[in-house]
Amino acid sequence: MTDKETSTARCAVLVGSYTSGKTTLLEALLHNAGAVHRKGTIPQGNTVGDPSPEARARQMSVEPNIAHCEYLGDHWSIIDCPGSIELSYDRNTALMAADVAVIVAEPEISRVLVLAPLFKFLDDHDIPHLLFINKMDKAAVRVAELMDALQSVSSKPLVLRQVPIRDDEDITGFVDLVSERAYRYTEDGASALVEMPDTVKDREGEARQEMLESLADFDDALLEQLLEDKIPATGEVYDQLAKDLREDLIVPVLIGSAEASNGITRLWKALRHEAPQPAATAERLQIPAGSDLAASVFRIMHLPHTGRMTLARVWRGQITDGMTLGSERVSGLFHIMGGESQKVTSAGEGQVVALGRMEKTQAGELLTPDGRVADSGMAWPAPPAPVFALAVQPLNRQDEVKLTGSIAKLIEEDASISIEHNADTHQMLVWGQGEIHLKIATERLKSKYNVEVELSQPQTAYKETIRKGTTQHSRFKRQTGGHGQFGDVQVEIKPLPRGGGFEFVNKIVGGSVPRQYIPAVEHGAKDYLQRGPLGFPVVDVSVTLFDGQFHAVDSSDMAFKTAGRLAMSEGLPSCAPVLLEPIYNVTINVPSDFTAKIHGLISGRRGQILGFEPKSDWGGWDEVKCMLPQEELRDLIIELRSLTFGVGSFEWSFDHLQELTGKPADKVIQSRQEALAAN
Ligand SMILES: Nc1nc2c(ncn2[C@@H]2O[C@H](COP(=O)(O)OP(=O)(O)OP(=O)(O)O)[C@@H](O)[C@H]2O)c(=O)[nH]1
Ligand SMILES: [Mg+2]
Repeated sequence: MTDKETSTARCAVLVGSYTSGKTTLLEALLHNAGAVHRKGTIPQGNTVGDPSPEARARQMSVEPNIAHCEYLGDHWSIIDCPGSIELSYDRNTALMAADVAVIVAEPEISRVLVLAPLFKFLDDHDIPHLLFINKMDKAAVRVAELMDALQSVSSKPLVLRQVPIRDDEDITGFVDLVSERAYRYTEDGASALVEMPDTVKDREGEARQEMLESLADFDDALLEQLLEDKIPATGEVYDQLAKDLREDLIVPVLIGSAEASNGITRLWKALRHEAPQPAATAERLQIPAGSDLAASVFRIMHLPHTGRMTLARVWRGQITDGMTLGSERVSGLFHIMGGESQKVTSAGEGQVVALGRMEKTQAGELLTPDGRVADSGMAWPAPPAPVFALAVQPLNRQDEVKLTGSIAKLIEEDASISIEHNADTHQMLVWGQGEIHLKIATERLKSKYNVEVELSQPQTAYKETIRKGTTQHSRFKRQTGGHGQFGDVQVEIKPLPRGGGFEFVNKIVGGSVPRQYIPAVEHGAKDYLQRGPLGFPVVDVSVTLFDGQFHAVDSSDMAFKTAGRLAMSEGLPSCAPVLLEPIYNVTINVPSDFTAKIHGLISGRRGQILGFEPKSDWGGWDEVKCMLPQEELRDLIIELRSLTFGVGSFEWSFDHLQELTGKPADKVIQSRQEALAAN
């Protein structure tokens, strides 16, 4: 039982797969607590959880949304996270503020695997979590069967706390396994205490025994009682459940329906009595002791009216408006709820608060009155590797600077977005976790920053080289009136081994090309190599200048530069130019059951499998290593996710350039020539 005197503000974070009902559950929790008069619904687009136009248009959450309420005198911040796998970094960082995570799961076996990465994250970070099986109003599956499936993705034991009462196939209520009380669901949400129906008694007894045995694994006294067939006191069982959750030893499982407001009171009570206090969370996160005041930043937000907001969780002390924190003044202290910011005067231990107009803060830092500590003690999650890119361009040329600035703000809010100015293709690429992720990001550019962009596919950074050498004699001569131009060079052009880049060798003897003009020849050659005969940058070429002629009056840097350039443009076409395509080293992570399918995926994409092995830090998962052409990487994530129920991921790095010949090469060259002609 939480002692009223010692209970401080707590934070629960709602997580789980896409459309499992997290936002609906937030509404139900707020309504149950009396914080909202009317429960919003997703179809009506009036939920507290999803205030942004991007969310409403899609009927999905697109960012973590915070709500605040009081439940029986305790203050709670509840963060409703998006479920889309593409938005999981936002979820992961929000979880760093959590005392407890509530996994909202669907009662469907086919939707269990998608929870695996989430369970892994919670386990890796020791975040206490409980599971709420939602949508019981339309559940077709048996809870016991679902529990088996869910257990297969959790490394911690799941402990079922309730069993459903069925009337034919409909679930009409539940039995609480600790108190052994039966409840009937009602229309208005508050379940009614009823006598336990005979039909559920066997199942109840069996499930209760299972629950106690799971708990006894972590408590000798309880084990002894079970061995002696003694019935442990209810209070003792509750204490044990709270302790095991706090220590992240077990995952309690509750059932209900967010839409019908069933099982919400039970969930609230579990949170109230069993969720760890912020002091315990601070200890788990290894927030350094010392200062009287400590708050960690878990998110930066840019809001239209209030500007830059620093979202922080207070671990110790009290933040007040106007105080100096981490060398910056706090200008405005807010509670954000449903997209509205409400001014507050102070924020004490456990509170989630938005700090106004601090410009230097960064997610993951610890704020103290003395400064900002980058290494806050907690293991701040690294952003996932980028897997999908789109090229962006401002619709209006004048918006170029505004666009870069606005994207920088998006990145501040969500570090799983990144930007690349590709030197080869001259495209500005926005990288992220998938198409939805990037579409939402670009819609925000318009709705928040009024920058409209054009999106296009990223181009592959093809290059070209030569397969044989030649010698070339080229002369640039122009006689226009008085002062003419003259430069004459003889060069040997040779292919270099792959990765050799560009080499310029000067073998002029006797001053046939005066020394001062030689850099100009090199310059001219290099200039041409930016776009070779096939239309791409030329690499792995050696150019040796071995002879030439000059004119005492008409020769100049300019003339020799042009001659150098001419020698390349005239010589290279006879050097058997060939296309080079970038090949990437790719590591794909999938559950082992999918490894065979991944082999098919790789060979279908002109890839080469290097091998696969079990992932050392993730039981039941494999790591498949392969080489894939960059061209095939562009939409890899889409096919990978559709093959693996959304859970497959990959990382990549450039490896080498490889010759591309035949029909695929012809196609690339042709479309390049067309693009150049069109410009
Ligand atoms: N039958 C039934 N439907 C539900 C329940 N909870 C939510 N839904 C419906 O499921 C759909 C998704 O609900 P949301 O609350 O938006 O789910 P979410 O988990 O927030 O979704 P994302 O944020 O996009 O991941 C909506 O159409 C809800 O009305 C429930 O308990 N029973
Ligand atoms: Mg949602």
